[in-house]
Amino acid sequence: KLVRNTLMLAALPLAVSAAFTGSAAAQTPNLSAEDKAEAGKLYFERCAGCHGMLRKGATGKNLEPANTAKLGTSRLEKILSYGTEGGMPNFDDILSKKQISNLAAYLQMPAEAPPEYGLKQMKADWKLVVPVKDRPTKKMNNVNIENVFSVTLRDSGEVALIDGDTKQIWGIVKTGYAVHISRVSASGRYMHVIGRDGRYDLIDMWTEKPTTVATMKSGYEARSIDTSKYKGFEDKYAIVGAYWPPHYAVLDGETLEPLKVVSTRGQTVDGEYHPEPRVASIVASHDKPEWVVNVKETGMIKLVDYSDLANLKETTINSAKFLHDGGWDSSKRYFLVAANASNKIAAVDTKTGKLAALVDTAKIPHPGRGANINHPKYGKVWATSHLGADVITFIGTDPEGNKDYAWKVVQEVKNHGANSLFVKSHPKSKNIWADAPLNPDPKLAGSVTVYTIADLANPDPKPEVIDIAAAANLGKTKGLQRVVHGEYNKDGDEIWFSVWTGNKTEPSAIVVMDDKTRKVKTVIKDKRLVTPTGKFNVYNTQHDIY
Ligand code: DHE
Repeated sequence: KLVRNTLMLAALPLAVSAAFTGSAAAQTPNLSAEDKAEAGKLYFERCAGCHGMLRKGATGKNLEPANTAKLGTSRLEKILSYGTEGGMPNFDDILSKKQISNLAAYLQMPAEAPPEYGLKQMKADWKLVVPVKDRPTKKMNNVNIENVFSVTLRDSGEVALIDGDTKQIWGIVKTGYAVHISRVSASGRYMHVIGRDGRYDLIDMWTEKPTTVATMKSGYEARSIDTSKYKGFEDKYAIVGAYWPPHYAVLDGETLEPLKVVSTRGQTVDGEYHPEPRVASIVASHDKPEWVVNVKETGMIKLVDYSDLANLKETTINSAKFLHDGGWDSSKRYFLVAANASNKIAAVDTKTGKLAALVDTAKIPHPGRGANINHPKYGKVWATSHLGADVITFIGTDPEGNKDYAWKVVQEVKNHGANSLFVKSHPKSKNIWADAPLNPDPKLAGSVTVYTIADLANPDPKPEVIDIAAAANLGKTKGLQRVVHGEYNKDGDEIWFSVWTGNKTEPSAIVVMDDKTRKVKTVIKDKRLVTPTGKFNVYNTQHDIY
């Protein structure tokens, strides 16, 4: 069944060249066709995101045989089992010893390139489930959709739409595997979700229950999407970035009909050709008909003008390699993106179409969309936490009002651990929160740090560290209870955290914290909440509030 699923999953050529030639062949571990296919599937699901389909490395290290053979099977098994301090997570809680050992063998074999996937295939795979003319012309439910949360149910291939007012599950929608992000159309009616396997679903929230109205496949692996948000183009287009093949596609915003595909292959900022420059974060400008498309391996930031698709204009801005995730500053003029394996944040000025700055930071910044706060000493700043360091970094973002601090790291404060992924605040909140879900220490992975923004004026501000996993009271589980991704409700007085057990057979939960008192307000537990990770509040996502 696993072999069949693998082949169906993405039609990747993971099966089956039993052996390969060359001098290293004698020392290379061998795997049966079935084990190799299973290890390939695991690599795709758990490793390719950081290390690349071709294993050339990005957020994670290069894993081509020249490097992995030097490490050898037993060292690879240890790294896969227990993780490293550099941000590699442990897998001993979710993979068996045999799976880890097969993966260690697989990594010493040459990487195989998956097939290409172009516009013709994309159009053939596109499905318009409910044509626009058959959709309701007004909202047919009583749900306050501005306060709905789209929650990724990672390992069941679904999203849960949770009513933020009642905390009840409004609907569970089948999607691609491990939806990475949800984004909301300019009108606030449609939820767009992208699966890691490239499947893209459009969910209508005007129907009685959330309904998938269109679905398409953007490639074999993808992470990012957004919609057209500029005046006059609301809900007109959508964009999806793929990891494999490395390209982005522009789609019709209401039907997902594929309209155009643009490759991102090319030269890196160093001038070297790269065969796999993956599309990382994408964001839509509110002030121009433009998307900011961040290309990971080349370090190029593309401003894509969607006003004339037949004569598409791209402005290509050199920044630094391994662009990953990022968010707007509070004015929504500057987009700040982590060049994570370069330990830098790039700030692009979307008004002038130029790089505003490259800011050196502590190791492997990982902001999610970051957090904008009004700092008591430094004014408007944007924050990131880090995979590779136990700090939260604040960067000045106001070159007009606070020139001396703009694009400088103005402060670093302690996070309770490294291996953090997300930091979050809200314009109405007095707090800033950070997680550390990939920390191998269960106590740290299950906790969050929270600072009172006013305290940041002190030379040595003291945070509160809250054990969210304990509050969820899930009992003992084999999988680590990783507390991940804070997301505010529309009013900015609650922050929701996922307690992600990382294992679909074990219980998970969502803990809703009262932002003011920092006490637990509700714990959402439900058998249907399988491995919840990212959460996207409709209003905050629609308006890019963070
Ligand atoms: Fe993510 C955002 C890529 C692992 C949860 N993740 C992003 C973005 C990218 C990305 C490019 C930015 C999208 C945008 O804004 O347009 N993530 C990757 C990877 O390549 C990586 C490192 C490995 C992988 O195989 O996918 C990876 N990410 C993870 C996880 O393991 C997480 C914790 C759980 C999961 O569901 O897979 C995870 N990533 C998220 C979330 C966001 C995200 C929740 C959105 C943050 C936001 O607030 O916008």
